[in-house]
Formats: sequence, C-alpha cells, structure tokens
Amino acid sequence: MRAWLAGLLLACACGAGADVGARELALRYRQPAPDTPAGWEREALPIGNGRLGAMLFGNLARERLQFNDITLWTGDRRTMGAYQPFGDLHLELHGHEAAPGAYERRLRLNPGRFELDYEIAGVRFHREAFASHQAQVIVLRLTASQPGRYSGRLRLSDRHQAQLGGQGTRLQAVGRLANGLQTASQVQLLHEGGSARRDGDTLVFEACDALTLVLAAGTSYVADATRDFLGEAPLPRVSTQLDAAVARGFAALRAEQEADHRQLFDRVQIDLGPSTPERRALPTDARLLAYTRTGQDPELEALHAQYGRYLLMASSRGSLPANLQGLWNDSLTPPWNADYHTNINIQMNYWPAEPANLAELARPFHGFVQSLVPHWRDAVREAAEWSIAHPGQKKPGITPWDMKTELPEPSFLDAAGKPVPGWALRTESNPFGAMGYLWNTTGNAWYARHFWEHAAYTGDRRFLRDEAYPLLKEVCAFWLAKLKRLPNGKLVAPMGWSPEHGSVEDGVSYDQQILWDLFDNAVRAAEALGVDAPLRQRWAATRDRLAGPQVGSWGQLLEWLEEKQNEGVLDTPQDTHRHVSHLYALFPGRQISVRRTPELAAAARRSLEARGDGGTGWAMAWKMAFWARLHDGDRAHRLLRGLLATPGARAAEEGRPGSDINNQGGTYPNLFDAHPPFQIDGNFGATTAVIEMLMQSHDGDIELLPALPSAWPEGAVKGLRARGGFELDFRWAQGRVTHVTVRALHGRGGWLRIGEHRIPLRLQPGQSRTLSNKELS
Ligand code: FUC
Repeated sequence: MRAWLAGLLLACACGAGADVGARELALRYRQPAPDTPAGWEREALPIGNGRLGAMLFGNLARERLQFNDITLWTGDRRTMGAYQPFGDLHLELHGHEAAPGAYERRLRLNPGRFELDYEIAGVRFHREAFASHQAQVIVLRLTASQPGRYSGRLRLSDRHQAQLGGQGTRLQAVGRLANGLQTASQVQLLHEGGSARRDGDTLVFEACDALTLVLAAGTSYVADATRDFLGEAPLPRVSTQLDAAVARGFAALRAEQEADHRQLFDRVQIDLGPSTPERRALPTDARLLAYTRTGQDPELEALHAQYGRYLLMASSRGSLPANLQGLWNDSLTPPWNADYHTNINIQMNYWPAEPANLAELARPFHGFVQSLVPHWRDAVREAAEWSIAHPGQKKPGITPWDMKTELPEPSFLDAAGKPVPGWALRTESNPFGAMGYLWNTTGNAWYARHFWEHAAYTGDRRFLRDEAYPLLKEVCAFWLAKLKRLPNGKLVAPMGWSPEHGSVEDGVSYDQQILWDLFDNAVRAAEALGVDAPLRQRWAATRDRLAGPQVGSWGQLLEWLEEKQNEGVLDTPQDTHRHVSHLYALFPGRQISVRRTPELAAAARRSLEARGDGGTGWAMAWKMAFWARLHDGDRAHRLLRGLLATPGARAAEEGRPGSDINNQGGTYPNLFDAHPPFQIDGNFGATTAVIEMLMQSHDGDIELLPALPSAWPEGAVKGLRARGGFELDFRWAQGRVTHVTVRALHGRGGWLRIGEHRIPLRLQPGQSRTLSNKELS
C-alpha cells in the first residue's frame, strides 16, 4: 500500500507546474464565464457549504457572485412555489477593463476553492473564494502583486426586493416573501491599505492593496411542520455569523475551511489510470470536447467522479437536501421549480453518499423526510376522505406534460373502504409539504430504502432502531393495507404509474420491485434488531407473494403486469423512453442479479439494449449503473462516454432526433450534468455508477472490479465503503486486483470476491487486513 501511496504522491508532484492535470483535481479555464443565463448554467463555477452556495464567473472589471441559500423557497403547504435565487454581490473594479494576460480560473475540488489569476500591465492579480461550513459564510479575497491596485465599488442586491441598508463597510438586505419566509443577507468589506466608505447602498473603495468580502445569509425556514416551517427572523443569526467570521480573519477562516473540507473529501481517492500530458495540459472545456470526440482521458473521468462528491458536500450538509440543481439557481422560475422530485431525482442525488464515504451527507435527506411525513400523511388522509365523501365518483385526474391522456387518481382506501394508514408521495414536492403532479405511490418505499441503506453501511444501530425501522414499519403498514390480491393469489400495487410512461394501472413492475425491496429491507431490519418476529414473518410472506418480474415475448423484462399489445411503441424494442424504472430490481435494488437470477438479468439486458445508450443526464447515469450490475464494464463505460460529452453529442452521433427530450443529455464545460437543462442528479448518478463498476456489495459478497472496462486496465481506489461496515483500498494492474486492504469499521465476517475467487474476511470491528498477491489469486 505504501508503494501505491508513493505512486500517488509522485503523480501529484509530476502534476505541478505547467503540466498540472486532473490528478490535482481541478477544473481550469482560460476565459471568464459570460454573465448570461447560459454562462451561469454552463461555465460559471460552484462553491457551497451544504446550505449556502455561490456561482463565480471570473469576470474582471465587473464580477458577480450569485448566491443561494438552500431554504429560500416561494410556495407553501398548498402551493408548490419554486426554489429561488437569493441575491448577488456586484463588484466593479476600475482599471480592469484591459485584456488580461495569463488568465486562469480554477475550481479546486480539494481544498474546495475557486481561484483566479490574471495579469494586467505587469501586475499579477489573484482572487479566491470558498464557502465555509464551520463559519457559515462565503469568503472572497482579492490580492495583487503591487499595492494600491484595487479601486471600485461593491453592491449587494437581493432578488426579492428586500430592504437594503448598511453600516460602516457592511451592507445588508432584509426581506420577507409573500409566503412569510424572512430573509437576511449581509456582506462586509475588509480592506488592506487604501480606504473604503459607504455611499448609500454601495461601498466605494480606493487604492486598496487587498480586499476580503465576507458574506452571510439565511432565511427563517425551520424543518418543523408544527410551525408551518417558519422560524425565527434570520437577521440576528446572520449578523452574529458575520461578526464571528470577521473577527476570525481571513487566514483563520481559510485554514479552518480547508481542514474541514479535507476531512470529508480526502476519505476517497480514485485513480482510473494516467492520461496523456497533452490532455492534462488542456483546459477543462477543451478537454471535454476532446473527450467527446475520442474518450481516452481516465484522469478526466476520475475528476468527474470526484466532482460528484464535491457537489454533494457543497449542497447537502446540515440543512435541506440537495434539490434538482443541488443548491445553485439563478432563476426565479427554474426548470421543474428546482424541486424535490420523488421518482428518481432526489434518490439519485443520494446514491453516492454511502459508497463514496460521505454518509453524514445523507442526513439532510433523512431529516427532510422526517419533517415532511406529517403533511404527507395528511395528503393520504385527505385523498381517502375525498373518496369516502364521493362514493362511486372518480377524482379528476392529471394529464402529464408529455402526454395527451388524462391519467386517473389512485384510491387510498383499503379493501374494507377505510383510509390506509401512513404517507405517500406525488412526483413533485416542496419543503413546506406541498406536492404536485401524479402520485408516485411507491415513492414512500423508495425513500425508506435510503434509511435502510444508511444503517446497512454505517452499522449505526441507534439510527436503525430509532429512525430507519419506525419509518420502514409505517411504510410496510401502508402497503399491507393497500396491496390488492389477484385471482391467482398474487399481490399487486393498485393503480401505479411506471414513472412518466404508459397508463396508470395495477402491478406495474416498478412498483412491484420497489415493494419487494421494501419488505426485504424491513425483514432484514427487524432481524438485525431482533424484534417483531410475527410481523417479520408477515412481511416475508407478503414479499414472496408479490407478482414478480416477468420475461416478455421478445425476451424483455416486462414493464407492466401484462405485456402491452397495440399500444404504440410501449413494450416494443422501439421504445427509447428515458425512464427505465422497471429495472429498479437490478439497481438500486437487488432482486435481480447476474448470479442468482440469470434469466431475469438476461431479460434486463434485452430491455436495456432496446432502450439504447442515449438519455437525459440522469438516465445515462442510471443506465451506467445497470450495466455495472450486469457486469458489463465496457458497456457501462460507453454510457459514461455519452454522459461526459457535449450535450446531445451521443444522440447526434447515433442519428437520433435533436428535439427529443429523452436523449439530449451530456455535460456542460463546468462539468454540470445536462438533462438538459442543468440538473444535478446525473453528476451524482455518474459518481455512483463509477463506484459500482469498481466495487459492489449488494449481493452478499464485497466484489472487486465487477465491471472493469478495458479503458481502465490500471488504477487504484482508496476509502470506498461497502455494506456491512467495511472500508476498502485496492489497486489493480492489467485488469487484475493486485493489493487490497479491508478495514472493518463495525463489520466482522463477510466475503471478498474477485471473479469466482472468494476470500473469507474474518475481522473484528476496528481491525484491518491487507491481502497479499498470493491470497488474491
Ligand atoms: C422527472 C423526469 C424528467 C426530469 C424531471 C425533473 O419528471 O422524467 O426527465 O428529470 O423529473
């Protein structure tokens, strides 16, 4: 292992100077991002501390730092509203109009910092910005190689007409939205040399040597349904945070942020092999174009995988969970309200959390679910009461945005006509309890999986007992009441919708597979806790009586209970719809496996072949994970080639129509995932799928290199997490594992698997074991 570490250090050392490449884990550009909506989306660079985030453009004479707070939403319990931009810092610098030399802007994933360097008339200018989790502020610092070079103005603007004001060299904006949410932001300008004064809503500075801007912002959102999610006015908290940060000073803030960031980020290293010096030398936008054309840039692939970890750290820490755009949004009317979509998107955001060794970042998702369950229960009760009050009547349905037919509302009454217990989800949701669009009834069980997985990876028994298990139990109760028995004795979820595809009907495969997973997870949870033996048996029996996956006439895995006949492209090999939700059992579920259920795995493969390799960003990421579970590394890698490419490039190459929303996905120059438009789930899904290609632990054993593509013959990873409480480092050469170290966090037994070779682990919690080459072959 030491040799491997030395290798890494060597690689970093080689990367210094002109040849700095992806091993340094940085995105680099030689021009600013245009300050336009497209420039924001595709070229500006994100920083964040899990609650506060900002986008930086790297413009010289007029820079904008656009900022967000993840809790700033319009809407309320009844209306969806949308996730909102907060405000902007506008920095105007005199004498910066000339064309610069030696321009480079960078986002360094580690230590989590935006940096900018340029030269004007022989003066070297440097900027850096970061978001501190501990201090809860965003910091932007500007320095120069000569004194007195900074003269200009700073303005704070608010996107919701907040009251502007200020004191000394501090500006503030205090506001209230129509939904009652209160906001406050403050920025303080610290200057070295020169002078600074306030002029109305603007700060004017002259001949300063260096500037430090410290920004604090917040809202009154509180994760508490009993208070309608509206808490204390944020101004006192925001100004206390700013006072404290200013008192600490730049150097201390920076050191603290860096240490905190590294403590999470450094847990995992991913080396997929070396790229050529030519590729390393390219800025990221040009590098992405080169990759789109010919691939062959494992360091860019590793950078992209690590970027998913960076983005999760920046958008999911201590507050609401990452939304459709993480927490970065510059629009009052963002696509899909930048909301919490329940039928793939928020789940995909959280796929990497456990295997990529960021388990604590899953907690905002858990907290979100727990705080909203009371309202989601109400939604089920209200729907059931409507049915009771309108016997025999059908509630008006909803026509999906991409369909012409109205789809019906399901019922929430049990066989005896009583309301079912528990909660359920529609497809869209906001953080105040409002939901919209069609019901996604098994969304509750999919959310429950995330609680079970957190327990399975971390071994946190208290979490399992107090949080995961009660939630699993309630969702099981909902489904025990709602499942319908067919004449053949099989159980089906009534009136479900295979996400955004086909009609609303009984027993859609997506629902059936999620429910198998739910009951299986609940049984495991009860077993781990040693509780509820009779209930456990009932859950197991229910799981075994669910209508299961079936193979159709052309060898496909059926998406619906019965094969469709004459319903257009549905259920034909011509169907290339982006959702392939009926393969849930393959990933993230485990009902279908190449080893245990080879016929079903073959059918899943047939379905995937037909659906094709295109997709929206998230669809391609999911397909990557499917192929990884099918142990086809080259095919998974082919999906990565499409995903990590200029949006639509793969579709164009395959001659598919340019306007079809289902296949225009890709990656923008700032490495944000393109649905299109920007949607962050594909970033998180791709990180997860890369890990699934290298290691899997869903099927009992911890399997190394289950789907290694020929593009990555050599490589190494450090710090990946496996279910059962293990952490692994391993390296490979010529496609074969050469070194493995397993650390048991709370795990004991278990097996390591490499192909058909299995090695018993026999570890005690806290122990680690390094396997020699001999043991591995
Ligand atoms: C689901 C998907 C769309 C999009 C939206 C946010 O509705 O079908 O492709 O990702 O979520």
